[in-house]
Amino acid sequence: MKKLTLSLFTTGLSFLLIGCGGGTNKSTDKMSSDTIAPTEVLKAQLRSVQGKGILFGQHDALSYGIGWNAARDGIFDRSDIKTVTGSHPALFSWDLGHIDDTMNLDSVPFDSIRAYIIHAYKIGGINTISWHERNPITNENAWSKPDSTTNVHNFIPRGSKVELFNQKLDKVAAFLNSLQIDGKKIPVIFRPWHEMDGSWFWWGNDNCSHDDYKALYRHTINYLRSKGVDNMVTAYSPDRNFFTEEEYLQWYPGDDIVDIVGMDNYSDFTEHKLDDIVKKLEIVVEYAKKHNKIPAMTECGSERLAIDNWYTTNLLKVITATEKTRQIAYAQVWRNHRMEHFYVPFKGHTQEQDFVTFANDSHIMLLDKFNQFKAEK
Ligand code: BMA
Repeated sequence: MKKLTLSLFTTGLSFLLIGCGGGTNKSTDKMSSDTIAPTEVLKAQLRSVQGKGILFGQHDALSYGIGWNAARDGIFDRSDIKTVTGSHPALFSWDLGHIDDTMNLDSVPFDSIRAYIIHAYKIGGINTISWHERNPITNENAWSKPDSTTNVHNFIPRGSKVELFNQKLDKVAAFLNSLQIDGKKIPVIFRPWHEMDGSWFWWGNDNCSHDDYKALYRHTINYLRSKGVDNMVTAYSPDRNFFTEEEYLQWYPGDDIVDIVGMDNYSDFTEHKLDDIVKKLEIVVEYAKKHNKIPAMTECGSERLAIDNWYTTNLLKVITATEKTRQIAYAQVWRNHRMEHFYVPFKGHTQEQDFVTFANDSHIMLLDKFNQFKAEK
């Protein structure tokens, strides 16, 4: 695949890039996909919205919602967001946790995930993938506590157990390489080892040294690339545990390997610390600007929408708070799994109208608006 140099993205040619990656413009699709690496197209799309609109996304949006499950019920192309607003989200999030099995950790078949990713891409959306993987030594889930014989240091960078980890990476590589339409790879955001500043995952703060974390991240990306994965844009996303740029960067694996700098944040919303969220987003955005990265709110939400009219009074407020926060390319919430665990209002929910107001806000882009934006470029 031929690659253009970065300077092209700042010239008039950038309009070429924006229209592709989703079937909105056939002639530019052909030209750009033949000449430009898919990852560069994806990055250019993300950059193109910065300051103009914030893409909105949800995890597992096409897989299930409240009262339905696509694989179980034979449904395709539904999302609770579309049912409520008339449009799918612009960003679709997925997870490759338990890659050794036929279904992921949330019981979504990997074959279905592949089909949803391809569909999301065809209709103009952007896909992002996280990886809640089991500890490769113990095979216990992502939330298991390792000891000194099972922590990351035992397999990275050249620990004796590295083969166990590489076997999982081989499966991820096969999956990412299989994301194709007519033999052409689909670009995706890959966001492994997130929320490392907390200690709830085996790769988290108390369970893994900063150096081991960086080595883990670098090995993951480099190994996948060595297996032919050339369609991933990478993301770094700590949780909320930072107040300065220096703290934010404690696990940062390097500018050479990260494309998107983000933050996951649920707890500051729960604790009504909206000013803190704004400050933290600004730290992320400032870093992105200085280092030519793409800033994003990689995860957030209010579980069960416990906060009244959360979308307009909380999310919209913080992401549009300042010129800097408005620079984030996207914000995504977690899944609509069940009545005790959902993040987007479903039909009949008391915050349905609030979500419609949020979706219609001039700063927010669901899929329809994103496609219109690309078409007008
Ligand atoms: C968490 C919860 C879990 C889920 C995990 C990975 O936030 O939604 O139920 O297994 O994410 O998707």
